[in-house]
Amino acid sequence: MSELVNYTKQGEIGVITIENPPVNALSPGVPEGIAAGIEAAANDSEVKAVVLIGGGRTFIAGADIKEFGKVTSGEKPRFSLNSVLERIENSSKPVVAAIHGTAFGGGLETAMAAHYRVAVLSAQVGQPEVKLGIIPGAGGTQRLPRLAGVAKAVEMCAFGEPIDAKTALSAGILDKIVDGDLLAGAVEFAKNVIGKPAPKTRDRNEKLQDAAANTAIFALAREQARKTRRGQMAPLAAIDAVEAAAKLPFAEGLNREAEIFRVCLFSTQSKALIHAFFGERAVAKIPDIPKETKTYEIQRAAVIGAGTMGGGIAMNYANAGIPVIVKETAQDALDRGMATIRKNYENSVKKGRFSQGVMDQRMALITPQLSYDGFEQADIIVEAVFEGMALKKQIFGEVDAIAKAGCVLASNTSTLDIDEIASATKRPQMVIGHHFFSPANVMRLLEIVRGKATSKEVIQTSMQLAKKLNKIGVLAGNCRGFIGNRMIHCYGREAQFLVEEGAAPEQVDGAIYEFGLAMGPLAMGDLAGLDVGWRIRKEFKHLEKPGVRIPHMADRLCEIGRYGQKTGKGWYKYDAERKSSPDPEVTALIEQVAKEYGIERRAITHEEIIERTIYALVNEGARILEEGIALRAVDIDIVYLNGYGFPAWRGGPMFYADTIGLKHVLAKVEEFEKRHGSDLWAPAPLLRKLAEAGKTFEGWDKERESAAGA
Ligand code: 3H9
Repeated sequence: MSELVNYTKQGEIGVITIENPPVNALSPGVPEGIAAGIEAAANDSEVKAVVLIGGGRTFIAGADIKEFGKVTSGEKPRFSLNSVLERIENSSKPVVAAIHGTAFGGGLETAMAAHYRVAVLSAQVGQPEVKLGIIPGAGGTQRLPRLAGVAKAVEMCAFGEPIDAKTALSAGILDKIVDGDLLAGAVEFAKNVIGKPAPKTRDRNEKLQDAAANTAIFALAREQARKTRRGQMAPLAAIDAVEAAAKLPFAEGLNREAEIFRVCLFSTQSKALIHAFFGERAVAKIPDIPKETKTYEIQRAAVIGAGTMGGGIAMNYANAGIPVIVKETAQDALDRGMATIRKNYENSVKKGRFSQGVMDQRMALITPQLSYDGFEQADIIVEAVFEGMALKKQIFGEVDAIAKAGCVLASNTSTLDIDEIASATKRPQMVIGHHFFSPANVMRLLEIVRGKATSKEVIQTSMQLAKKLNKIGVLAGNCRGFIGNRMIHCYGREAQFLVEEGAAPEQVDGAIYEFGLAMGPLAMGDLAGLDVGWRIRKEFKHLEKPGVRIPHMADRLCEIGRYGQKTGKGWYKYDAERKSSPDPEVTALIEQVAKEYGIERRAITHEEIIERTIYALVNEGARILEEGIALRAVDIDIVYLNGYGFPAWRGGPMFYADTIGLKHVLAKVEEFEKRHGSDLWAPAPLLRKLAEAGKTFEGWDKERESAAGA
């Protein structure tokens, strides 16, 4: 056997147990170990049936994702999982897969090659490969439709969402749900199938037969994939592979799957999505803060401000079961805030996300009030008022006087200096930035901003709290706009310049949307409210450098009351359904602004829009990285994927730059510097250094990681 798989016996039942923590991935050694277990059972005349089970917290969570990078960089795979699965399926002694935790990807594929599958009620099964830009590569697209039917298989393989044990049972993927101890239940099940013919999934063709129905299923799935997985190749590829199951004999279907799998595996999209998968986990690791750092327990929260952000933040706490006070200064603002929260919850109930009962529980956890009553008991106080330093300092001064010792004092500022805010208190070590992204109850990013005095305990508490609130916490250093907004400032600036230079707003937004972002920068401004940035710009007016070009349009729109969607007009005009259309008033204003400032108008290409906006992000990202504001390039990517709608299949702005090649990016930045000046476009020294050395941002992360580990 291998060290990662062991084989024991319980009377007539051979038990193969996978022991590859933490998630029993099919790393080298595991498939071989399973094959050896099957072999041992075959050769043991006492053994009449086999149970395959995972040790620790889960069954097999899939192939070892780390291995994919080795394969794409030319290493020969050490084994063929398909051949191991064939051995399981060909076993003359029935094999029962016993599932707990998550049987994902290659895990579910292994289970489907067994003759029977039993699971505990809490188990989940799924083919999430598309989320990594690949498709199932060990028969998932061929065996799943044979067990669950074409519609279910398409849904699971193309969209990647897991299903629970009950659903899997009714779909035909599972044969039984086991109450109590899984191994005991599986052994009992195995005893009952001794001597019975072992059904091979590959031979079960009855659910594939209805060609007309299948055609309709594939057409609908393709339409959905194009709509909901815009720009991604893997979902469509997965549908092609399931279609092969419906049309070809098993062995040919398996070959077709292998071909498609390979194309996907070698794609840039897959590399980007795998980068995002590991990145999401890497951001939780902070080099100078050990895992065992003490944390404060957060059992009660209080939020100051019931506006869009305050309300959304309060919902996060309520959703996590943490009672939260929401404070406002005026009754009507408080009522409006609570009405919005209620409406958001009602929408979720209407959409079937949770029940009315759950909504009532969550609403009951939120206490609206006008006073600071109860703040003395809070474990965390989150300030979420508008972006004004004077007001924030006043609030932190007030809170400092009431909060108990050990209470985390967080500001939801999106740009302001955390150290200055902290200076309004006598406990700057407890002050930290918790920058949520709008809508705060939906967006997964929480930018956690470290002030110079913020204690390690407060940082660690914040990182763990992010998880509890179902957010991805990314640590940022303190500077104007931190990681996300400091970069977005450059991107938004270029978007406005492009408009002033001749591109229509819908042309700029259209190019960015086509690139894959959820929406373009101008539409995003309208959604967030143009007045927010206007207020911030006023706050920072004194920092403007004379002679450096600044964009004018957003301010001019605000000056005539066009704040965006909330006023029914901004860069666009909006109808009652919030559908946007270009507005001649805006076109006229753009032309007037260009004239006033002597900006020459010209035809702008799609390519220029992408390069000016995205490379502006990259160049600023490189500075942020060099200054240590972001710990790693991948942290910047994770911020952009989860806070700004950057397409995951492009990996984030820094990874995208790597895929384009930093030499090319640098050459463009230098060209823009010549055209638009060094104040705006001087290449970041790190970008130059890496480009000239033929390196990448991803490589830079790795070098630093291994230097830190050495
Ligand atoms: C596949 O199967 C292709 C097949 O068709 C076969 C082709 C031939 N590999 O998420 P966590 C690590 S594709 C390597 O924090 P949780 C993870 O990086 C695969 N490593 O835990 C982390 O490491 P660290 C299809 C993996 O409890 C640690 O394990 N399967 C893998 O919140 C703990 O992970 C998937 O896509 C892996 N497969 O969630 C499943 N999985 O501690 C991907 C995890 O150093 N995995 N790690 O940061 C998941 O969705 C979640 O990890 C899971 C557990 C739900 C399993």
